[in-house]
Amino acid sequence: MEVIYSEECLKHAPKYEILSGSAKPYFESPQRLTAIKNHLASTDRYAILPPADYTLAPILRVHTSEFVEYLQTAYNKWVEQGGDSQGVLPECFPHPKLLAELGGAKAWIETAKRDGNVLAKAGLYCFDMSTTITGDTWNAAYISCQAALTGVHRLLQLDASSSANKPVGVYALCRPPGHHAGEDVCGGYCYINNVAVSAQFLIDYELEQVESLRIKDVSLAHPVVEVEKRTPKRKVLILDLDYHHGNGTQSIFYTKSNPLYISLHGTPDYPWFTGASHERGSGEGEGYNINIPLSKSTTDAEYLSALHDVLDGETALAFNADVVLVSLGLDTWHMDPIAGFQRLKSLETYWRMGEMIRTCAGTKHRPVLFVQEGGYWIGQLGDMVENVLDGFLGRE
Ligand code: OKP
Ligand code: ZN
Repeated sequence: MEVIYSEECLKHAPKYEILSGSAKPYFESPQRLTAIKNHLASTDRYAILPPADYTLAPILRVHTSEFVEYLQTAYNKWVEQGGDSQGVLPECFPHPKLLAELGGAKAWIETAKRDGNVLAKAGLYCFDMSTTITGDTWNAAYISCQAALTGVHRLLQLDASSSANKPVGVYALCRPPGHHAGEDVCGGYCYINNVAVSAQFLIDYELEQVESLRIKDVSLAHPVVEVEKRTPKRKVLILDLDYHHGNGTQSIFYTKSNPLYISLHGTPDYPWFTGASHERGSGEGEGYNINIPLSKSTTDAEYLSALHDVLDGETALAFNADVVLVSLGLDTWHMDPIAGFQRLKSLETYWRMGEMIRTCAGTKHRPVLFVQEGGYWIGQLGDMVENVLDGFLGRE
């Protein structure tokens, strides 16, 4: 299987985050990526490939340009204003209860956007204290997203040339992760929502249009190529298997009927205020957002049965996706240092997850892009990834 990976993604390396009230070493570390890459490279079954560049255009279909500009410039402004060189962290958020009135809040928000103070912008554009912006963050987040888009491109090419009923899959080894990032907010170690941008990319572009957008080497000039709104090209299922609820992905597509978003996650837990089963989408999007909150004492068997039920459920069957994007978080593991289902203890469960993803919702041939999200128990990340991919390929 092809694995999209770039060393540029290792350069984003904040020293600490605020966790349970104090500064802790940053759990979302570059070692996570190298551990998985080295594990896969130690077998001869994976081709490790660099990302190409599909420009800023697909990113701007999901994120606002003012937010992107903030990510690009925040660190330098922060240092100019006397901030700690470890990077930008907010100190104060616009809590809804403390906004005097809607009109007044709007004026403050406009001021925060326009004037130069990074601390005001940090509170506006970030929702937690785990998502430090360093001098290397923008570049790593951009290339992480380009790795996912390269995965989409390879997936479409492989799918076009493959024989039916052979599983077609690609793995984008992304870092930083993406599923907590909203259209104009970062958080949960996420800056650009790699899966959301990939989903919109699949909806917007035919394969030939993807080819013409592609720039062979990732450039730091980030040229913007305009995309007009197009008729949807594909139906996309996003399956979010990270332990945490993908509040960013949910919010980006909450009013849309494509993609269909399905998330299995531990509750009650971070990010605390989303992920209930009654959050089903709204307007056109009603019924296209499925949350499966699971207790923290969920076992291997219970997890697999919940996954099976939702993948073979009425909504997923009726939706009949053309392509699947998996937000592959591996922090479901019982030993995860910041998350984990306490009784999910069998590595074979990850193999079964992969198998279910291949066989879900009937036998229709569906290409699958696996996109790396969380997972912090570094010693076994490689085994978990390999099991999911082997299960998907039907390899014992
Ligand atoms: C990102 B991803 C919880 C600590 C919270 C941030 C966690 C972000 C998770 N005890 N710190 O979904 O893996
Ligand atoms: Zn997570």
